[in-house]
Amino acid sequence: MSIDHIKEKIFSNERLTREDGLELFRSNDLLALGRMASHAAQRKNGNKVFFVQNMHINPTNLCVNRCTFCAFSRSRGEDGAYEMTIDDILDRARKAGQSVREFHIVSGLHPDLPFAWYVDMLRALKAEFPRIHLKAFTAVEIDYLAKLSGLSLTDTLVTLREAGLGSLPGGGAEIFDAPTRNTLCAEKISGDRWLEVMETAHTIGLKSNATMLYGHIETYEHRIDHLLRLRDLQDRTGGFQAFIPLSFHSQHTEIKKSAYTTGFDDLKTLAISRLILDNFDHLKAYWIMLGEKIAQVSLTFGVDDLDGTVVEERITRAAGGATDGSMTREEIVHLITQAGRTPVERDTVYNEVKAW
Ligand code: V47
Repeated sequence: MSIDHIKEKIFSNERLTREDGLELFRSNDLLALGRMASHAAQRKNGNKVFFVQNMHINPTNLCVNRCTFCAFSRSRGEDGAYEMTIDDILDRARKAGQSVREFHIVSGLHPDLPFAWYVDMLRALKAEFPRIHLKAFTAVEIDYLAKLSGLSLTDTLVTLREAGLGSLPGGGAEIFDAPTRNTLCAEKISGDRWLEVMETAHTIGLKSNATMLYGHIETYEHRIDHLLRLRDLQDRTGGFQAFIPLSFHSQHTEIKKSAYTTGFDDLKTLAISRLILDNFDHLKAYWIMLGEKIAQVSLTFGVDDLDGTVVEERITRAAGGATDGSMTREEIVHLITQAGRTPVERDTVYNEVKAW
């Protein structure tokens, strides 16, 4: 089926519908998709491709939930379970070089630490690293912390912000469709609640990202509906910075899949996300999950952001991620310039730090 009529919409800057999105998923004209998505991306960011020098810190894998797609979580006493003290976290943070600008901090839902521990952790990091942005706690963790604190969502977020929280990462969105979400992660907050947490964060001026986990048991309809719900919220708040599709890794999870997502599906999903999410400024290829080569090729499929240097991420690694978990700034710049694009080092909120 031809997608020419959708091409016309893109070139005249017209919003795509649910049906358009589905048609794009059913099409195999990958190069046409790439041209459309590149056009949409260039309109927003020109030739620039952003990245940040960051470090991931995952303070614990103890988690009260058991999501079937997750290979990271453990119960206390289980093989591989770990938890870091605030001193351990500070030690790890000290390994970040002078040029790291962001700590990306996410964990499991720890069974018994009090709310004050999280506030103390942020304060301790901020006291020692005042110039490093703390992008911490997915919407799932924020909901959990609100329950622990007994405060409203707004007051929980305000307290965390006062302690040093700078913005929220986009994890935990998985797929919003309720029956699918129930099969994947019955104990996790609903899609509605995830969106409510983000709306509350945006309302008090905290920026966030958004993700979608794809390539497990969901359908194309679920993917498009997920994107449309994000687009609706963004119309109201404008608080999302980047969208990051996360390709499912099945190793050591309860979801049996013989293969990972394909390169074709990864590129299609990125390009279609760029086209549907016309009100998101940035589309990020998370190279840790996609591999460096597909992440680089995705720069001609609507992507304008390669995340960052990362350093020792554990969630993808636990599920069979193939990269070694860290790239230097020079390696990222090389990937971008080899694709004919302009590398721009940024901070978490997209202030430009250095352009090549
Ligand atoms: O919340 C868990 C997902 C997320 C698996 O905001 C899995 O800048 C694939 O959210 N296979 C964590 N995915 C990663 C994340 C993220 C990454 C990079 C940048 C940003 C950002 C956010 O990874 C989890 C969950 O949705 N996940 N298990 C798995 N087996």
